Amino acid sequence: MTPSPSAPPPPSTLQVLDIEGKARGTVPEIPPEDLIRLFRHMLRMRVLDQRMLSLQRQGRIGFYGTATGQEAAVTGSAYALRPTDWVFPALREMGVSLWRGTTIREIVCQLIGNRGDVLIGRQMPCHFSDRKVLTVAWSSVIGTQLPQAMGAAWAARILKHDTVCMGYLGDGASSSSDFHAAANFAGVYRLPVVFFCQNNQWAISVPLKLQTASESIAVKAVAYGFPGVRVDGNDVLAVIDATRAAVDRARRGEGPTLVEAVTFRMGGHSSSDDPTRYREADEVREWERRDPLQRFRSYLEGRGLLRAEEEPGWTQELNDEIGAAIQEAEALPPPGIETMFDDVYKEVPPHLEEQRRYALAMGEGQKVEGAFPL
Ligand SMILES: Cc1ncc(C[n+]2csc(CCOP(=O)(O)OP(=O)(O)O)c2C)c(N)n1
Ligand SMILES: [Mg+2]
Repeated sequence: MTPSPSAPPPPSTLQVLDIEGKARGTVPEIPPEDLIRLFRHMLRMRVLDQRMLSLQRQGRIGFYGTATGQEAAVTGSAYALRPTDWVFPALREMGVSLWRGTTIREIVCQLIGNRGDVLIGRQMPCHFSDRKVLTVAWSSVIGTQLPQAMGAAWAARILKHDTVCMGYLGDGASSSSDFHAAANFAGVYRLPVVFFCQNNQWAISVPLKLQTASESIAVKAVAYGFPGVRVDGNDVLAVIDATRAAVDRARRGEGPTLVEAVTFRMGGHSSSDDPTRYREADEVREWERRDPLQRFRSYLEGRGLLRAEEEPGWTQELNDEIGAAIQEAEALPPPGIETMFDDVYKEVPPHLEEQRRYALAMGEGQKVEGAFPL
């Protein structure tokens, strides 16, 4: 058989749980109630993805990108942070905000772009960020968040804050010039930043083997003089272990780390993508065996912390919560027209003041039809 473009993680990859959910490495110290919280959060992400994708298919939201298959990487990395740390997300970290206190209702409102949207309709659907959980707005331009994370870490250093900045990236973004600029600067100044790469094997239709000739993404850190760690990204305990070490190191003032979480994007790149056009069903089946939820579920059941009969009730609760959020969000009007002029200047200049008066006099604009192109 020819090897698939995303062969299973090699042995050098840090792993705590094997794919059956048996602990093979040292289990990091995590209180049992947190283990359950982590599992329930991963389940929350999975169910939310299913519901939102179906909402998109019904034409009720314009665009959605799932993180299905990546729940352990997202949740484990979020767990390693303090609420006072800053997050600079890439494409698939909505679950990080959700972990830190964003509500499902806020997420649905952002997808619709209505009056309950924390981003007041200014972002593309699913390009989520939330000021109250210290998650900075992300741009679609791959990699741009990394110099920002590095710059914020530099600011933290100057201000003597013990804040760590987490800059997320995908495997595709590891080829961007911004990644290299950020890594170089962070290495030279030993900044309190963690670069967390969700290597999900694909950058839209580009497989990892066409992304880089390096043996891994983690190894790229060597060139910049700081550690790179490769971890099984579908093993939430290993992700926590690796990310915690990186965050602690940054907080101690010892500089950056690049964490490469080896995972897989189970769905399409986004709701506009059909991955069957460019990847084999065998590859997807192989990664289904490595499902991060199944692995963690088996582990928790093995430790007697989770009973199989509990989960359907949790899923039902989640579905109810999501259903209620959709109902509330769909009843809300679009953002007020006057919000277009908010937060742009501290004091609104006369020409914008005039435009605001004009826009308000015109009233709410016509409904614009159109599908999102990507
Ligand atoms: C600078 C730049 N180049 C190209 C694109 C088009 N684009 C959008 S997402 C994407 C792939 C990103 O892949 P990766 O970084 O692996 O993240 P993933 O989608 O797999 O999470 C590309 C090429 C872009 N948005 N920005
Ligand atoms: Mg990718």
